[in-house]
Amino acid sequence: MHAPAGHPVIDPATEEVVASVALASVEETDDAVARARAAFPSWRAVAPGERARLLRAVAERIDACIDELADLEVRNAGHPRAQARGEAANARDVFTYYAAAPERAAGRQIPVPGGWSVTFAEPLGVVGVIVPWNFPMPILAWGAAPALAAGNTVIVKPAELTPLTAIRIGELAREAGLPDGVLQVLPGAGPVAGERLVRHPDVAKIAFTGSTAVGKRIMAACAADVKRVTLELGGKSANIVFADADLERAAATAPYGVFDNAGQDCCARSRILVQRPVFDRFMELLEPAVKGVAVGDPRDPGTEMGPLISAAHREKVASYVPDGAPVAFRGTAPGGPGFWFPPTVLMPADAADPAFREEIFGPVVSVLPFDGEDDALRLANDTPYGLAGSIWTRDIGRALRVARGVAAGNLSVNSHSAVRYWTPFGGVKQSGIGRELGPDALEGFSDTKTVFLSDDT
Ligand code: TXE
Repeated sequence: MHAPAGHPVIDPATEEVVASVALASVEETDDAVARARAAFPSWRAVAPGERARLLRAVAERIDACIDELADLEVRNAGHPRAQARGEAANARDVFTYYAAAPERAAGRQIPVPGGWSVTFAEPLGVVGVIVPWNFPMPILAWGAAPALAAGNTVIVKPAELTPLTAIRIGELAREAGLPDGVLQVLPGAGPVAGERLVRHPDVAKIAFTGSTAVGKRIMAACAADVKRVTLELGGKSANIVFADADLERAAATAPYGVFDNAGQDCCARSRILVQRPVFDRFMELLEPAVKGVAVGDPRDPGTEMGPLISAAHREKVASYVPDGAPVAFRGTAPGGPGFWFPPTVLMPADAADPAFREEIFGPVVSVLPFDGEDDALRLANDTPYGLAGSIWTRDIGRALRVARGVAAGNLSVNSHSAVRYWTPFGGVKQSGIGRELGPDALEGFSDTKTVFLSDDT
């Protein structure tokens, strides 16, 4: 790790400074864009097989350093070790998956009179990937790998709080043989380096993951130049439990659905809706599951939930649980240094409670009863967000009806997992625009060109 002196990076489990990283100025951002622009013509011309080989080499370097990357993320983001290792593995798999894309790219030949119409995808140019602090390695890869595969050059701006694994992956990409300027990692402040990337006339596209407020601002700024933009923003996803569900399993897995990554997950199922006849029974089953979540030192192999990312973020999360809040029950959290917050279950009196409406991005879940399918859908959709959700029922017809009815990009039935690198991921409503992962992500990093060749040529 060769991070120059500058902005302190804090271990959220100990509050110790683990590194110091220089934040890019506007001028340094402009330099990075100039390098990326200069690298673009030769990168787009690299033969598909060679581009594939280079992306596979990046994946291999990540794989060779998977434990080092996991250890860095444990220290920088406070993620439990096994989770951090899974995140590094995800970044590797995403690079491997998109390495196959250049060799499989195909255009179309659509019949037209008087000649030939040939349609194919072209790269956009320089792409800015703006990454948040909650899943630094996966989200870097979700943006950079398909963008590179499609022939773009990429500048990744990691979050101020979590730049370390991004810096290391940038080094690994160079070691893998990616030419100069093709993939740059530019640590910087959002309002400085981030804002400059968004407004720079030579940046063709921004792929942003972060808050809805900043996403709106970025989309408005991109509109000035009709710059391409994809947004993956917040969520307030519902976990809907019907009376006919396997209640034991629904309750046992509900903590994983919301407290994973200490709730700092845009897909967190932070509203649990339970059909009224089984509400009390569900709460009885949920209580031991929540109290059993192992919260503590992310280096301990038994730990399931680590600290929150920062003191400021813990304050924000705590503001949703003021004195007198309708706490049903809570898990435990260590005292002492570290930004700890216990898993917390609220039973608000109604859906107007801010804890039920706003993205908390912490280990706080609200539980509310509902009366029937229509009521469940009304509550689930009563939010500006639309990212994810879960449906628990043994009735396949109901599962399909409700899956159709919930306005969200990713839903799971009798499960909380819907994110896989080879299937599309993204939100509707104010949760975002565009799709990451799977074949769809490539479309977001290219434009279609149609060329007509006259028979008289
Ligand atoms: O996000 P920001 P923050 C939500 C979550 C969280 C809240 C605030 O609710 O509590 O957002 O988190 C860069 N131009 N999510 O403040 O500010 C910034 O440097 C260009 C949900 O950390 O949106 C960082 O790299 N870039 C979310 C990235 O944007 C700018 C994940 C995200 O930071 C910028 C994170 C600007 N003007 C937070 N301002 C999810 N979808 O999972 C900031 N940035």
